Amino acid sequence: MLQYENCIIVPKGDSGVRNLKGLLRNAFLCVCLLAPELAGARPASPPAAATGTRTAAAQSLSTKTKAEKHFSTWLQELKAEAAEKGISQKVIQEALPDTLKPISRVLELDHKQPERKKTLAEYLNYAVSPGRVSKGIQKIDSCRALLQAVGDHYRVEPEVIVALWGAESGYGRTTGDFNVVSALVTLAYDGRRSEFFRGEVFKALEILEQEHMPASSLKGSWAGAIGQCQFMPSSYFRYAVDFDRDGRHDIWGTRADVFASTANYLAKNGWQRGEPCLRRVELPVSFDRTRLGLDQGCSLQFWNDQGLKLSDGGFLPPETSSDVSVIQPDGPGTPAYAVYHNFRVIMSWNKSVNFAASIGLLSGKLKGPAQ
Ligand SMILES: [Ca+2]
Repeated sequence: MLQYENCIIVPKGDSGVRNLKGLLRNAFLCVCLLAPELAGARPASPPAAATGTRTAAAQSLSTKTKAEKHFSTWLQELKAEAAEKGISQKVIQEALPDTLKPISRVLELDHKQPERKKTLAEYLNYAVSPGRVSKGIQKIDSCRALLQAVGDHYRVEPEVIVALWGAESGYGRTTGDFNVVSALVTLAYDGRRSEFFRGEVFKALEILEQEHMPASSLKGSWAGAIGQCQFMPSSYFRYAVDFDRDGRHDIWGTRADVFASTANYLAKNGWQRGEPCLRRVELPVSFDRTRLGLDQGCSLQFWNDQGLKLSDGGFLPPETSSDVSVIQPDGPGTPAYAVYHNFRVIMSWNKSVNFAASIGLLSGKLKGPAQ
């Protein structure tokens, strides 16, 4: 459930560089990021200031050696803890070999400064593109019976399941090519959210243990999200479902399990079938803009009294949800939306407002023009 817009936001400013361990860790990660320069690749011609460069190179290699030793020690401790948690030696040796090193690409993606936050309009251009809508309608047609069965069981609309499927993996097409354990080890060793990712490493090892799958088959996003619904390993244990009852919770290749796991996630987080995620609204000229925001939940009656109207001029229709907020993500003069309880459920999946809005709008388009 974590990719790009919905990737894990890693806070900065950890204490990782305040002690020797942190220095060694950072040195080793720098070595990984700058591997070609520090790996001893011989330059085409000797530099002019050879003596000074040799001294610098010797220092770099010395730092590298110490840092590698530090990672190696850290990895041994991780393996010991995995064993204490009941992971078999077979899985530990296979998933955490002594040759394992942090993945430079994962570090690069994690350390990359976020781009300017996309406006909702920009986000919707690709998240609810005509291609994604038409593909989603095709998928609903081809999986109708299964989606109906899953939707009825978990009381979640099939269009919402398919919208999440489309957003997370392009309807199962893109699930990530990173070795998940190695990616999570990389992020656990890096000092920014070590505890979180360390916990996810152990959960990933449990998946290997439980599903009897080789470590090389556990592929996912650079942040360790797995399967067609892009669950983190801990979410896999909380929400993955074996809907076809073949003994595997297969969110990688079995659509019944992918759809049911997605629906189960929503159901367990309070999804209300029949309730909208959001509705496009028109704000009256006199609207008090201090009322905007997700933190201002009010009754539908309140918003109707404020003069909010649907695009067709009608009042907001009655719903079960009594906690409705009004947002206008791109500012004055841009589309405004009344957002309901189910919008917040989508935000429990991914805390991005743009993501939640895109799922609400995409699922609406998948229902067809009458919705
Ligand atoms: Ca299954």
